[in-house]
Amino acid sequence: MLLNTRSSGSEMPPPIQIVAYACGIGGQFAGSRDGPAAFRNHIEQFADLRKRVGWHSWIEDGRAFSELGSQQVLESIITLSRQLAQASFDIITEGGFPVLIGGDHSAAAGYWSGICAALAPEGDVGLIWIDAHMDSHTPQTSPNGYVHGMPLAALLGYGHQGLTTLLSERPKLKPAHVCLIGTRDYEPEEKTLLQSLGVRIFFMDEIHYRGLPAVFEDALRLVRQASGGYGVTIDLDGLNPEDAPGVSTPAANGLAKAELLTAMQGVYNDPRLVGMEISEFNPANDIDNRTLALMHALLAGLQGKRDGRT
Ligand SMILES: [Mn+2]
Repeated sequence: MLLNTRSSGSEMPPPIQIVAYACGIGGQFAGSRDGPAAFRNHIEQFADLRKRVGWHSWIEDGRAFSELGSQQVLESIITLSRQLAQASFDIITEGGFPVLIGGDHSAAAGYWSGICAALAPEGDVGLIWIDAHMDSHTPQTSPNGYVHGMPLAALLGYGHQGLTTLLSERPKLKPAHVCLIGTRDYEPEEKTLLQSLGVRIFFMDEIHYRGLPAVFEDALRLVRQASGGYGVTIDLDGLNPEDAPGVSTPAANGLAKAELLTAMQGVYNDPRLVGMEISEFNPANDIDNRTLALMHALLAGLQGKRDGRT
């Protein structure tokens, strides 16, 4: 559904346009469906930030995986993904900067497909995938049918046709322009797929050894080779559970909040940055609003954006 929050007349709409994915059917726990509403309630309290963001689309499914089962979940997420793809496509073509607030990480397939399709005339888009998990299953390899474990494979062209052909038939991302940061919890089939494609994976042990600044520098060099720009997807479970407890599938030994926010300073005002996704916020598990505060800081970092590309 389209939200009637955009300004009319001669006034320019806010450059940052949020696509809300109020859906948790992609995983075992449905709590992330409440993520966008909790974040919106939080943002409403900050007039400076509230004025700089528009709420473009609200895409929702209030059900739970357990009510539906694998096949119906997959079909539902394909329908939602078409809406996500159209929303981010429209924001880019209208000159805005799309930000996804989720919701489970199945949002990534549709959201990034729309961005890649809109920017296809300018070239390939790169993507930094910050996550404890690889999200690189297909329906054939997934042990549980959770679609939030599949979006990166889909964007690379592997998985259900309904997720791999959103807005265009071709794969949305090229392996050479994708990298993962913070990886530490995955199945062997996912690693086999990504490594067979040559996707760069910065596992947590490499981050402990080299430090996040050096790894982030490598990651930026890699994604900036894509001529259409690049994006960052942040699955909040990529962070230490102490720093971002408001997730559904926490994994110990993750990225430190302070280090990630420092690394993002080199990203926010890069004119090549074309989108940012913050997924898997489950407010029921948050402690002292720590996860909300992290999301707030990530969104506030974008405030220098004057339009979609600057
Ligand atoms: Mn994920």
